[in-house]
Amino acid sequence: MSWSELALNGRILVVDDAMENIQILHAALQDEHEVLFALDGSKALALAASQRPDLILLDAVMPGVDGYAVLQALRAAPETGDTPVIFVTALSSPEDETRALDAGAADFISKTVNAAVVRARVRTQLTVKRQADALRALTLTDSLTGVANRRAFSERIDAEWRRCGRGGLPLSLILADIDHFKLFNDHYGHQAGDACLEQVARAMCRAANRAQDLVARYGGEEFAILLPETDAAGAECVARRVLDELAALAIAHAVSPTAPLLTASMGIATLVPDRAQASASLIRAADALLYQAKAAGRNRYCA
Ligand code: GH3
Ligand code: MG
Ligand code: MG
Ligand code: MG
Repeated sequence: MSWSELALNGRILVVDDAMENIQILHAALQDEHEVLFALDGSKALALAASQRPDLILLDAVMPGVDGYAVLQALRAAPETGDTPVIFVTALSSPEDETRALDAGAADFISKTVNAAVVRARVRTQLTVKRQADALRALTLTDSLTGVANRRAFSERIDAEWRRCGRGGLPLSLILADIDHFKLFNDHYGHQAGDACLEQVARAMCRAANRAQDLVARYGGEEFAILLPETDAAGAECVARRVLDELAALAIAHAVSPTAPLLTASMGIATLVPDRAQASASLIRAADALLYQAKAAGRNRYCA
């Protein structure tokens, strides 16, 4: 994807206590964007959380929760923490402008607004945000298989550890390691090995297919499957599906001491996260069980 292919239409939230100002901004933006509006700070925060706008145009001076307080609350919430905010305000001293930028505003537009300037500045901020999002997606994706990489996995397991811990919910982890993959590479070549990893990643995604499940490439030929809100029985069910999906791929592995087809071994751990421990305890438990599965003859899971 090139930068120029990034679509520039967005969902814009306009926040101002004067309806007249909202109408002016709406008129300036409606041809290019979907425009939502809020007449006060509290409604703005509720809409920002539920509608996830791509960008917010925010009036600084409002009765009740003013623009600076809205910006602070937006920054503190995970859903809106990196949503760009452009201050639109009649305050126009260098101090006001600096205060807005220091508070985390992406840009500052003085009233009375000019429609073309608003459109141009909005377009610029949408472009910057989309470039940042695209780069972040790249840093979280394994380039060979297209699944999450280890960095993405680490972020998610920590987040789910906290979330499931708060809710008293079980969190399961499957660590899977392809059996005798060194022999596979030696026999079929590294390119065939790479193609095999791509197929295995897709098979894992078919096996763990709920929206909250995460399949990640954990290391060279190791995959992690994170299963939030899933108990031990549910995780075993996913592991069984992984074995079935791999069997269905029927990738020949003529030199494997385990089977004439490509297989994998898995360790499955389930914990209700506990504040006293870190997410690493779940990984350690799954890893120990993976080792057991290898020692017990491979092509199986241990739980
Ligand atoms: P075991 O059944 O005990 O897991 O044996 P193994 O051979 O799979 O284990 P080992 O850890 O000794 O070897 C892993 C192999 O995976 C070695 C390496 O060449 C291969 N591998 C790791 N990453 C990649 C990759 O990106 N592409 C390819 N083609 N091979 C990889
Ligand atoms: Mg105002
Ligand atoms: Mg390995
Ligand atoms: Mg291996």
